[in-house]
Amino acid sequence: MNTPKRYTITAALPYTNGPIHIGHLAGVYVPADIYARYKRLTGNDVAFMCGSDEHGVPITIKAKKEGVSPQDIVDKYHAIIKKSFEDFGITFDNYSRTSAKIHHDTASAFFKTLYDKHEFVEEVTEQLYDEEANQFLADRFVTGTCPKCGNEEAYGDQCENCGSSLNATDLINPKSAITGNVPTLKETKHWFLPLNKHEDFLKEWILKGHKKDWKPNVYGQVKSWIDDGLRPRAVTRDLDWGIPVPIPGGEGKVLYVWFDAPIGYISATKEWAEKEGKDWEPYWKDQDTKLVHFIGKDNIVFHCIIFPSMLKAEGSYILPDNVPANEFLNLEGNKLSTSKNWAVWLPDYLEDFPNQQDVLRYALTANAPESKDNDFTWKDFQARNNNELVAIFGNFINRVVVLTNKYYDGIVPEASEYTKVDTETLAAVKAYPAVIESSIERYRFREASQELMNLARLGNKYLADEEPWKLVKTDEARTKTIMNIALQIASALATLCEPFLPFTSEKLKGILNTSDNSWSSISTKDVLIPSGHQIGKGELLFSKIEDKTIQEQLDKLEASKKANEAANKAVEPQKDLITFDDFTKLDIRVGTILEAEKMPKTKKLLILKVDTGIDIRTIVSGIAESFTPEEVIGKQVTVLVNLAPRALRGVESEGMILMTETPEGKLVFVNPDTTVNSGLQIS
Ligand code: B3M
Ligand code: ZN
Repeated sequence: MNTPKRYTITAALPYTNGPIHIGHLAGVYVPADIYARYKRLTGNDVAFMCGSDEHGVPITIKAKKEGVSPQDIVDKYHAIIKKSFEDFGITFDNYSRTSAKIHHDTASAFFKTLYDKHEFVEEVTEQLYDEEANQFLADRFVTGTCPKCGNEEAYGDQCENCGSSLNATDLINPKSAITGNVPTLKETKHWFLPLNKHEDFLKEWILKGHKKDWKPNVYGQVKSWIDDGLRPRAVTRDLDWGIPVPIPGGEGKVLYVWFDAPIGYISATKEWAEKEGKDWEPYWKDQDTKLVHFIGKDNIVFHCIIFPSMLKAEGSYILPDNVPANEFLNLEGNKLSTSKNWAVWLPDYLEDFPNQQDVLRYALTANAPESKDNDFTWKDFQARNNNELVAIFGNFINRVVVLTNKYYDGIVPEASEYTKVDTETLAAVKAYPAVIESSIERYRFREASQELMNLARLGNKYLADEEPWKLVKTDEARTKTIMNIALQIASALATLCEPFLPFTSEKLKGILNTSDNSWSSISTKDVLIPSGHQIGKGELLFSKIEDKTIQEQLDKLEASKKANEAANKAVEPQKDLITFDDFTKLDIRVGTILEAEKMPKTKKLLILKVDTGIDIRTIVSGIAESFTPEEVIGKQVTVLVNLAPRALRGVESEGMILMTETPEGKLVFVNPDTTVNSGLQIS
């Protein structure tokens, strides 16, 4: 048994500009939850912290796009994200948010402390500025070519292609994400965290310290950053959404989101401790506490270099013991993308697969992108369920429960003499906690999940080899022993599966009518479920997923991608400016279509008689593929009446009807929304 320890476990705070998808789950939240559950089960004191990352440019951009305030956006998605985590069984001790007062206060105070300790460098530099939007361009407000890898769609803070963390001014050919304009440079004052000053400490702590046991992807990225030489990094921004800079001269500026967000882990802990009547400080300041950050690979430098430098500069905090970052999960061969709607969203999954949280947890864990990017496919999801959860785990439990009920009315039978196979089987079961533990301790959750499945395999094999259903007719005592042992294995599974399959564990404990086995008792106790104990009736733990269900998901993905492509159809750039005089030359009026007929021998053209209020005139219009003549008679439309007449197929057309086109290619009239007199001018 481990000596109990204090663990502060954090999971990256999701940006509150959209729901959670399977990439987030596989990369961060499922492994973090497995780890937290396992640490609690093994008797440790755990604070598992997360919350919504509600500042930063992505939120502002989303709000602009939807025409609402950033607060509206974060309120909406905070609620959605929080609920879906709960429904999915992620056991955060606190899911907070960075717009909370306690966070603003904590982050402000942290900044102030560093300022007072002269840990910042104050500097006036030239930053990118959008003259038209009247705004400085930081982070995701600017895109351009990554100086490291040449990706043309890098952001002002980061290149998602090579993972480099950037300053906006590093970008080649920068472009404003607000107006598309080429930014100019403008002077502004900011506070910088001199990472160069912490270089020696970081080298000592990470490179020479014991951090070689960090995952190779994490260690490698950090090492190359340090080897490249560290530079001061601005921790304030000229933006209006965020935490105000709490010092003289900071008016109108906010803290950089990556300065405040990791402090969110601390404020979440404070908020939790307050509610629980605990002291938060040992979770962040006691050297015996293990701090573990679960993150995606694009967050490595922030958690391994910048945040530790902040904590070090502050002086009273512990540093992370490990930062187990995962690689990315792809979906059906393509990069997951929120903007392209190429994703499986958690709220959708929970709706489409009710009570099947564990299936997704298992599929994502068994195929986790731990050491390289990995692909999620619905076929693999189906196979993991049908071939492993149903055919191995579920099948074993079902046999045990059904036979116990059938032979013994659900009462655990007594074991008599053990054979060699029995003794070996029981010894193998006892070894499982250590085996699974060793994988989890090395953050190899995939491997751990496979070991768990191996325990179910062992149970299945034991039953298949011993064939109690044959012996029951001839050897009562032997049958009882076999069933007793099978029930011990089932009990071990009920406890050991909890970190991975928490809903199943709960259900299985219900069926077995037990709850009192701890993780360590699996290897220490000889009897996990005693003879004479009454178990419940069988209930299927998993059910087969049919091809039809999988096809529906594939169709859904395809459809959402198509809809998104249509919606994102390239918007034509704005035409050259015109003067007001140019505009007043256009005579645009409301007209009413009185008659309509098809132009003979054409597919597209209708000949219309339109009441323009001035006269009734003929207009030839290319709308026949979208409307029948009958449909348009009586319609009020917008007409450009002073367009020089021209002949189309021998019919003189005296004006033009204004239209737009839907993404599906159907024409739509631009028309007044109430009936008005023909001839009214539009200006
Ligand atoms: N909000 C991450 C992201 O989704 C960011 C994590 C913050 S953790 C302090 O990239
Ligand atoms: Zn790059």
